[in-house]
Amino acid sequence: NLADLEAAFNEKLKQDIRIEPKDWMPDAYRKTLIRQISQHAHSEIVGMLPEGNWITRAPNLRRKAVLLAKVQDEAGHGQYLYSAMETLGASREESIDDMHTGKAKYSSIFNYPTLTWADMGAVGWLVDGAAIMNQVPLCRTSYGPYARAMVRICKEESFHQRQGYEIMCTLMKGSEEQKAMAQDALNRFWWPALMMFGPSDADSTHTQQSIDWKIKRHTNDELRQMFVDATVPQAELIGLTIPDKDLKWNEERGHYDFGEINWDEFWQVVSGNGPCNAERIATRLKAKEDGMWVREAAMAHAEKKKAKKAS
Ligand code: FAQ
Repeated sequence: NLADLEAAFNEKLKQDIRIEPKDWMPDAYRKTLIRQISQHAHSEIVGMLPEGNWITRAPNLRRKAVLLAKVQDEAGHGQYLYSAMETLGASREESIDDMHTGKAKYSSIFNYPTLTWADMGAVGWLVDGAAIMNQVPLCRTSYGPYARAMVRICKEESFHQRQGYEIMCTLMKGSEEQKAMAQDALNRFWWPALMMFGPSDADSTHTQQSIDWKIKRHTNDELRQMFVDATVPQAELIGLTIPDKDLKWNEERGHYDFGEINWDEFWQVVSGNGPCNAERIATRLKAKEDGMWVREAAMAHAEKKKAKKAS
């Protein structure tokens, strides 16, 4: 009966045994996972666009090959995550449509433009850096397929973070113009990167329940603090200045104190009014329409093969 199923589910959580697709799980747990995993998948796919913007303009062949590989990795991450979501009984097609209509979210960070080559450095360093901070604990998330997908994704994200930081290091060893370009990219991406971790704990609707279910292993503010602590020394090492006048090492806490995030901007971007929201969705919709004939042809081919096998 239901009480026994619930008790078995809770016992598995308690013992850190993964919940698997065929296991009984509360509806709300399933719904939360579908929400988070699908939004995560949409972020990977939309996240290809800001960097895709620079593939044709990378400064040399090596940079181009690396950037191309990185963007392709993000496509792969999206695919693993959609597959993990499908194991919960959700439809990939519907979920993607929900993103297109604005019903399902994707990470706020991808609604900012990438204006210069240095932005490829800032995105890899900060956006992938923030992604790793959030995703490494997700390797221990309670839902098996999500946790396993995260292992490979995190390995690739650490390469992405290093390639971004390496771009920043190279620029900071360059001309005054290159240094200024790197600083400008940091100025524009720092605060949006901090926003990736989500609302403050006080305003996070899902955190407590997700921690109880061991979906999330840390709160948004805990991860944001870990990111600031790890990133500030990296900026200092190469001569970059974090654009926050309130940033200061707090000896007593053993952490950096940092300024207040512009939450108004965060909610504006999350609700669809960021600088590039409309452009991102329009690009995804066009990709869906342009690729329709390929999917139709593949389906027709599969049907034909099936019919041949049956006859
Ligand atoms: N943007 O109660 P909470 C990547 C929404 S990394 C937009 O705190 P939760 C790699 C949230 O969905 C980026 N919306 O929610 C890459 C909820 O709305 P809902 C993707 C946000 O779920 C790098 C509401 O606010 N990573 O793609 C944001 O407990 C470079 C209340 O928030 C993941 O998705 C935001 N920043 O915590 C790719 C990681 N923050 O759903 C290409 C997995 C919050 O009720 C290039 N996800 N919201 O309508 C998570 O860890 C969590 O879902 C959080 C949010 C931490 C994002």
